[in-house]
Amino acid sequence: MTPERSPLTAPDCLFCRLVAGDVPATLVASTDDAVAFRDIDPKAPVHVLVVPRDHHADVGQLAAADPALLASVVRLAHEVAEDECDGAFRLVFNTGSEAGQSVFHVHGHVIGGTRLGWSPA
Ligand code: IU
Repeated sequence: MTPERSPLTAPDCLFCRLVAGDVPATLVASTDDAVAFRDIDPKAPVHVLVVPRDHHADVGQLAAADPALLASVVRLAHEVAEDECDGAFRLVFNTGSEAGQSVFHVHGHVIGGTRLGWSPA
């Protein structure tokens, strides 16, 4: 689906450019306000990123600015997980460079397709 209005963007943001179609990506699903695409460096058999079309730097900023949009992102992540890993998945929002965030356009990692261990640190 394409958005009903132009998304809010930030200059030089990789995922804003990807949402606009200016950076290649393997799309999995999309809605008016969010896009899901395969991670280029997958860490599990299913590794999909879900991003809002609007630019927000991280999940906390998105929650404060537009909680309905955060809900849309989580709904799309759940739909992808239902399709690709029977609904058993991890949804990770790395927040801050110390926690591994490298792209400062909020994105949820949908990780699954295998039995997941629990040792994030
Ligand atoms: P992080 O949580 O900010 O570290 O996640 C960024 C992810 O974006 C990381 O897993 C990269 O492999 C992924 N990625 C991508 O899917 N496509 C790209 O063009 C680039 C990074 I650059």
